[in-house]
Amino acid sequence: MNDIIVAPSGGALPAAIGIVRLSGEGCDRILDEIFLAKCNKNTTERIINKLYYGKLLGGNGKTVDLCMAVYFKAPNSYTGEAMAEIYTHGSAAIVTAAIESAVRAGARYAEPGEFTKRAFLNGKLDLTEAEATADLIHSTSELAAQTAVSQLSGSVSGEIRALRADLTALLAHYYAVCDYTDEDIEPFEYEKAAQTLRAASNRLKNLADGFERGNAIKNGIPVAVIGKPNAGKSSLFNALAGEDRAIVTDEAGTTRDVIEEHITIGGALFRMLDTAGIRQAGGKAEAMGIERSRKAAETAQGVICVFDGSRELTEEDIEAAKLIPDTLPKCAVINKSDIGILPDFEEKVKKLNIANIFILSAKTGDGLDALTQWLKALIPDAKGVLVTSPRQAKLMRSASESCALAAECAEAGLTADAFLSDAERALDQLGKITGETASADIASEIFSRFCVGK
Ligand SMILES: Nc1nc2c(ncn2[C@@H]2O[C@H](COP(=O)(O)OP(=O)(O)OP(=O)(O)O)[C@@H](O)[C@H]2O)c(=O)[nH]1
Ligand SMILES: [Mg+2]
Repeated sequence: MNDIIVAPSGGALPAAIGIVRLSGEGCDRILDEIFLAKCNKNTTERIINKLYYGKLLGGNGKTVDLCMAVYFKAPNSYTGEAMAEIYTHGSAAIVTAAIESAVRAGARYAEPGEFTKRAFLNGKLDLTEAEATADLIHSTSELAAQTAVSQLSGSVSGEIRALRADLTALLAHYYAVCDYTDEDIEPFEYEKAAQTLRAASNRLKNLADGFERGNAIKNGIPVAVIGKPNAGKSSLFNALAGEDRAIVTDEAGTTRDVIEEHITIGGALFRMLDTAGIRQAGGKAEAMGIERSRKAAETAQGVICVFDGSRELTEEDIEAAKLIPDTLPKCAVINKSDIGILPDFEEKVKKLNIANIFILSAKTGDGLDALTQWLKALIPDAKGVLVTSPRQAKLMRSASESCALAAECAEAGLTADAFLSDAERALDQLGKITGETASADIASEIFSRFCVGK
């Protein structure tokens, strides 16, 4: 039997409400010791899953707070064990007193993620759902939250379970044919097996390929703002961020490093990267900054190239535009419209092979909306099952390869051993995704990333 754990489960204190959570068989006894319901319905009389108003008792039996408490009977709780939650006034002193009272009554402090770990061990959720729980807690955009909720509702585990079932049925059929030669069992057809394995391999590859989209939704879509010095990159970055995050001066070469700011546009998170202006650098630090600008442009999923439209287009502008990889979505911002754009500037920018051109003023914000619309178009498609965990994507990729190898063996009519070992390896890798065959170390590593109280 598990011991009883206790932890604060709410956010930073002070807050409106402080939450203390208990889990483990016998936690109702602890609740009775530290919480006195006003209606006196404690222990045997307690009605499960109902909130009670009452007194929180401190060490000396004195009332520490007037608060609410609820008791969940196993297995109908988050952890699958008996659980209790106390909702106090959100003072750090009260929450600490509640926890200390619980510890005096026999509970121990919970480790990070221990509640969710118990939920996993009790079969309340699998590893993909546990990882989705962590994603959901850390989500900073509506789209990221939606993706995590879909995973928490079993989108990924449903796929993996279905694929595991296909492979298990295939192997069971094979062994049945081998073991019961006298019985009237449908013959094992290698061609059919190869088809199943190919389909599984393709589906897994497809899921793993979606990781890049999923990761952008979870951690932000990286967009680099590049251009020659003084074009107004930092000014545009600040205008998009809605605050003065980057330093702006009329001195060329102000930004020396890549600055990252998370902004939400259209319900999705963007990782905007302000970069050092591109030019033949004078100093060492600036040269390094320019190298980082180059890298930012290469690794982003979209690039905004900023031009100062109030002055002649220069070689440095052309150099900056050349940094954008052909494969990336890109746009040109002709900046400083408030002081007038040179008549032939747009024509010249068109010749740089950038189709989307926005004329705007980073200073006044005029014309910024059209750029925001362009950024919205970069939001990845979140439809269908989306993988956001690098751990899961890696396992999916190797399971896909194992399935492909097994399919090849089956197609080539190689010995059964070769086909079986690859199919079984795939099955094991799929089990690691959901946690059926994951080692205790993997599970512990995942739960250690949680906060205390979850
Ligand atoms: N009039 C006007 N001035 C602008 C606009 N955008 C930027 N500026 C000015 O242009 C100068 C350079 O702006 P920054 O945003 O620092 O330019 P940058 O591209 O980040 O420059 P580096 O960091 O040196 O590469 C500053 O004096 C800004 O005030 C604009 O839309 N209109
Ligand atoms: Mg700058």
